[in-house]
Amino acid sequence: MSDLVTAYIALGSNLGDRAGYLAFAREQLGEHNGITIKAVSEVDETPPLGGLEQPAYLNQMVRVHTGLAAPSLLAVCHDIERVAGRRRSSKWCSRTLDLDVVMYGNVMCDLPDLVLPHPGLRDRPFWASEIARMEAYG
Ligand code: A4P
Ligand code: MG
Repeated sequence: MSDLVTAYIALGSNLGDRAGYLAFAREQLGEHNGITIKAVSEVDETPPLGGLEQPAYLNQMVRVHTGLAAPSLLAVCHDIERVAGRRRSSKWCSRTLDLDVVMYGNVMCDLPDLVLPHPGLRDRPFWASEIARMEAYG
């Protein structure tokens, strides 16, 4: 099992049944054959970043073990967003469900479709504190 990688996936929702969408994401990740959820942070309500006028977000961090390659893990995240009715109208617009791969092991990359660690880690204090609180519980 040494080929399993620890990854962190950030969940976000600011439209509709926000808590329900986060629960849906956790359920879908947990049911995937190649993904095991190891820990989840508390849910935080956070003011919208990005300067657009939009509703507050619910954010939550999930730690997983996965045998999937990073692009495949991101593809699973996009599939879950799609099923949750996510519409990509413009960058940083309101969304029913957003799943970002924040970290994938120690991998660092800057590809057109995949940047690791996620650049948002630099300016989203709630992501760092969700990870820290989760780690404190092991
Ligand atoms: N992409 C590249 N690297 C990654 C990665 N590590 N994880 C690409 C996920 N996606 C990654 O994403 C745009 C493109 O980023 C994808 O094609 C993917 O291949 P998207 O989900 O289609 O669009 P987006 O979510 O609008 O853009 P982005 O850049 O992911 O925005 P963020 O960082 O998700 O920001 N305020 C609060 N309080 N809480 C939030 O969660 N989120 C956003 C969106 C804005 N304001 C927020 C929050
Ligand atoms: Mg995103």
